[in-house]
Amino acid sequence: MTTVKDLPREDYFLSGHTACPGCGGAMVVREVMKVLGPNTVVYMPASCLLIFSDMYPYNAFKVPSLQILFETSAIAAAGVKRALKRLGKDDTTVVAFAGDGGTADIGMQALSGAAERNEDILYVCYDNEAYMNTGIQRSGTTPFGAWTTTTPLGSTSEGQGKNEFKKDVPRILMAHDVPYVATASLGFPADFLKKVDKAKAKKGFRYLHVLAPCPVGWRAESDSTVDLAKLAVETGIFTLLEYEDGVLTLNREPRFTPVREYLKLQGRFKHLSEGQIASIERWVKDKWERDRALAKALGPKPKVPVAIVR
Ligand SMILES: Cc1ncc(C[n+]2csc(CCOP(=O)(O)OP(=O)(O)O)c2C)c(N)n1
Ligand SMILES: [Mg+2]
Repeated sequence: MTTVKDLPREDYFLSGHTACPGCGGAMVVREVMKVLGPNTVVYMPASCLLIFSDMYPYNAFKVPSLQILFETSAIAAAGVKRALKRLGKDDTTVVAFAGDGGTADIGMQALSGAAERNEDILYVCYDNEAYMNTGIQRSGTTPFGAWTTTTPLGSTSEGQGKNEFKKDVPRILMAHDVPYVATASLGFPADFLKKVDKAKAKKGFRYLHVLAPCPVGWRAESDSTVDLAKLAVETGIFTLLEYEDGVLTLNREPRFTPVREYLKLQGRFKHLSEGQIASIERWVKDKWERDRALAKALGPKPKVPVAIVR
């Protein structure tokens, strides 16, 4: 297992990319690539990542990296994996890195199809909670209350910022009963690396959903990325979980730090009313009740004694 201490020095996602200072997405890709190593092929759809890693004639990946249409990353990666298999190169990891827009919204159909067919790929969603590359538009995973350029303040009769709660993409993937679904946070690197290790070792469809704070879109300081990723977990807003071969585990019991501590560091939430903050607190409480119940229902199964029939 890769621990923080024995992380390889080699990088396969190199410095010299053009991400903004403090970009969570770039950190996610760098860490994942360190574990996946050189025998990897990367697929990515339209996103910040595509722009900051792969603008001709420069390329920040030390492995083959390919670009594909926004909505098709999961099936494109699956096609390459099948082709590699045919060529006898089954040991090559094929990974798709996509943003939350490319995953939760526009890429969902391809993602669902690839998961249902249990295609042998790793799919990593770096979730910066909006369409950042095109100027901070809301996505399905943008949280309730957040300002974005398409959920502006005071422009609707319904309220301020986004009116809907975050879409639970890991739960959608769990419903496909794939071999591995996990969430991770840049604030908990040991847990994150363990999950990349597991995902790399498994066969079949594997999904990692990693929270990737975006200082520009979240209107936060560029040195707050890791603190935000930690606080998202400790407030209970982002759950660290793992669904492995049908068993769901909640990996960390949060401290339940008041959600205000997380919200106040981000300009995208600075307009929130007391009522909106109370709604977020209630949402966190309900989510934990539901996830605990789900983990109980999908916990390790007791061994059933096998009756010997003569
Ligand atoms: C079919 C299609 N629609 C829209 C776009 C424009 N577009 C390019 S990147 C992007 C935003 C991607 O958002 P996300 O997947 O969350 O990744 P991020 O930019 O946040 O890293 C959009 C809307 C496109 N390239 N193709
Ligand atoms: Mg995004």
